[in-house]
Amino acid sequence: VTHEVFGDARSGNCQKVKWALQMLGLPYRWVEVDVARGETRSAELLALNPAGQVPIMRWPDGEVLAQSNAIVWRLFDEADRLPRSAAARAETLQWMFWEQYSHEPYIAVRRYKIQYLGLRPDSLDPVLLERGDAALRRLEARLRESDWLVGRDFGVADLCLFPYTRLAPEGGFELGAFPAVLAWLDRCQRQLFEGGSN
Ligand SMILES: N[C@@H](CCC(=O)N[C@@H](CS)C(=O)NCC(=O)O)C(=O)O
Repeated sequence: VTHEVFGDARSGNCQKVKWALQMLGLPYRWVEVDVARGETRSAELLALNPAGQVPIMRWPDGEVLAQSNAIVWRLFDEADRLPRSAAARAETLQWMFWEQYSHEPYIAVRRYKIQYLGLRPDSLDPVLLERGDAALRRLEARLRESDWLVGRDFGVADLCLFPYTRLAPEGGFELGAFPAVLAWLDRCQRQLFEGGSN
């Protein structure tokens, strides 16, 4: 029995979970769920997550959890890899909640409309671009003063902000204006895909 992830490989929320498992060296089984074809609404998936969304994680003991950031948090908690101090843990949560309310709803949603729904960028609500750019400016400001979002090492906050920031160009966001974000994406990439020499 192993960790079981129900996820769509193209979804940044699902990629957070995959990369967390890989980073922690946990074996897992990936069950591909095609969001665009409505597969999150099957009876089996709705029984696991009534919200009808992926990612969903089933732990080896059978327990089930939804919400990417909650899943990632628990994985790092169990591996004893969360920041030590209450202040740094709260700062990490601050970035994770910000990601879900002020970053993902604009950057990921604009990408979804363009890439999955095939909508023309100029037909989209301009608020998506404005607020997505505002999120990128906030990241840029933070990453000009620090290599990582919280503390002195790659951490859970970086892991949760990485996927949709990296995918932002697919949503029509121009990252050239955000050099500190681009440099941070490179550093994250080295941590996640090359096992950590920064
Ligand atoms: N806040 C949730 C968002 C999950 C979410 O939006 N999942 C999308 C794929 S990225 C989904 O399953 N959508 C299917 C639907 O809503 O029907 C998380 O972070 O896990």
